[in-house]
Amino acid sequence: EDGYDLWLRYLPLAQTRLKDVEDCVRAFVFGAENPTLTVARDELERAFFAMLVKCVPVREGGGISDGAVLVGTPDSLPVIADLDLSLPELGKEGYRVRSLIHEGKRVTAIAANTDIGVLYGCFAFLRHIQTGGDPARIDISSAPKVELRLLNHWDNLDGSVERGYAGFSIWDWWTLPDYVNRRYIDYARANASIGINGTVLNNVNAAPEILTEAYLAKAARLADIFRPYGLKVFLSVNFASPSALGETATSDPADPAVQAWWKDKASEVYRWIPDFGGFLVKANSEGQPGPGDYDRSHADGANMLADALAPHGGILIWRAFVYASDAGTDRATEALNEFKPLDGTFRNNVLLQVKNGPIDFQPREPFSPIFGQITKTPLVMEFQITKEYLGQATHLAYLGPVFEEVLKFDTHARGPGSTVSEIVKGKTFPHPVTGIAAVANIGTDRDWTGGTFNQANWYVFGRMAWDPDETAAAIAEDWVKMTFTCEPGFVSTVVEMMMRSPETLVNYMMPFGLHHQVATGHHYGPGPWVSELDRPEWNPTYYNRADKDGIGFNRLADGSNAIAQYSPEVQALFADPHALDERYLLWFHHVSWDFPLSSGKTLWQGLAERYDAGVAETARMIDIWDQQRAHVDGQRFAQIRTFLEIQHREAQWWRDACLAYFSAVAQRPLPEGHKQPAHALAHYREIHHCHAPGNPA
Ligand code: BDP
Repeated sequence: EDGYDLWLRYLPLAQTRLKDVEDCVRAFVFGAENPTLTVARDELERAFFAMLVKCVPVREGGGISDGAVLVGTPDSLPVIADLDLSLPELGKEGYRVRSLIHEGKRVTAIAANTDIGVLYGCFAFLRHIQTGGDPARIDISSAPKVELRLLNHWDNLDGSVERGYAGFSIWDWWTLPDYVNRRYIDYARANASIGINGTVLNNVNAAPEILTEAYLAKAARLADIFRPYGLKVFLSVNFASPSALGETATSDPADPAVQAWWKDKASEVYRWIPDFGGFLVKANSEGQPGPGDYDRSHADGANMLADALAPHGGILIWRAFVYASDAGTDRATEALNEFKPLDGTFRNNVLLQVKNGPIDFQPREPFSPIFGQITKTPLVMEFQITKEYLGQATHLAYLGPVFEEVLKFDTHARGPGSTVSEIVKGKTFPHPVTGIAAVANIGTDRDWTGGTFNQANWYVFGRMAWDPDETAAAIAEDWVKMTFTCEPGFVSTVVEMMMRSPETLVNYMMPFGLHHQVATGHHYGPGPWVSELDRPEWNPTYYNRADKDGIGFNRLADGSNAIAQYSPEVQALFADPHALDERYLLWFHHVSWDFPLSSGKTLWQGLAERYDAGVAETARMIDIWDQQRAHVDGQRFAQIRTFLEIQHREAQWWRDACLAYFSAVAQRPLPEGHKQPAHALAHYREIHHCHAPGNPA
């Protein structure tokens, strides 16, 4: 097995289950045909052929017998309307999968109001069987709690992927629009199976050429392939496109020629892709052009693009990832400072896309204060599935707990219960549309994501986008069963290992809320000493503020006062360094090396302990994995084994490099009982990685 099948791995069922499943799946009954229902039928046929090792016949309506699986909407298959399934409450994309007796026959209904709901229902049915559910007793109903569930590809037109660790871009722009690589179809299947319904094809650092006719034709072909799977195409656009393409003199949003250009361009895009989703824009951020170049606000820029898209029903997603202040303000505060005054001035079809934390996808961050403070503009949560700051392809870090920690956080914006999840779902501050997005980790690697466990992060994102209240552990369990085996001991062991993995990584990379301690450019290894980069907030020393007296970023009133951007209740959680959840200590506080932790140890001792605990846990993961040999095929077992060894070695590197540096600045030896780093600090400072494609210097 090479991982290509992802979690859509349909294996022959064990003899003990075969008969039960066979009895319940004797025929598929479909009504009217259309592309989405054809896709649903193909998936069921393919899956059950593999699981039962025989063909299950497909019937079009007609007499219903025991073991029939009735698949459709009340329109496509009229018998669905007679089954009393209360479909209207399931909305546009929800589904119900239920075992029932119809006219004396035992049948299973996979029903929804729309064809795409039916397809989602088929995947839910398959998941039920794959994860060992009883085929005769099914009652699953589900409807997404968030409307736009988007992948953001940071794919460049030259085939490289910014922050991609799984090969090159899966979009072969060279052979599109003619050649349809089978991968495009399997990509759409995988996304539909977890409810992802939109994809932004190209990097937010967008090349203007994406809007030229040649590329629109290619994007349109992908949209055609994805349409039956309910997957809409979006594009990232460069704010300066009209002038960069040489078609206008400026890209000033107040210029009528620029406005007209975007109107025409939007019409052209919709001629190519009638159900096009909209544009995603990174503007005036990290060197990208934007309205600020013409002394216009983010709202001026966003609204101009929104006006161009509105006649076609398109939406404009504007990223809130900005920081550029030269006033010496804390980077963590800049996005809210910039956007707060604009809240309420955006057009109805503008959404603001906000990274989960106030800095930048760090292994641990508190939630971005934009959640709770920006109330009149719909907010799209942006997570990062590709593990730029979390060990990239090789380190095992299951992101479910990271997403869950953010989503469950109570902002108290409207009293208790105003969690980030409630805000994203549009409950706390109602908006006509809701959204959640994540930067994809998908590439041309045979297993798509540069390692089997990385597939879990794509999977958990889709599931949590559909239902932000699902737990990371429950989703991990499904994933493990579908990806490996349902053997209970294996499942519980591996789920536990996954659930602990992000905290393990935090411990050996950036314990106690340290953040951005990464080496320059590739962001892979440690670089706590880096201090010479052009902008202060690019330097790890800006974040650790370590000197001979102490360490940490003071974000209280006598520091940057970033804490004031949170509600009083959240401030109360973090304000007292002696009372807060210590996992956030150095995010909010600058404390002395002798600061007493709740354990009774000093911070310096605690730091050494956490680094050591992280390294020890990576060794434990190897042992755990070694005991699983009997349950995993050779190819995937070996790859995971090797990656765990890499992780262990590099956890040691992180630990040694960070402790060597902090020991030097603190001018104190390592606390007693903790081993000296293997090398002197100079050695770690000299380790340089080559820059892989997509990893800017
Ligand atoms: C940073 C990445 C950079 C992205 C940027 C963004 O290092 O490559 O362009 O985020 O989100 O974390 O725009």
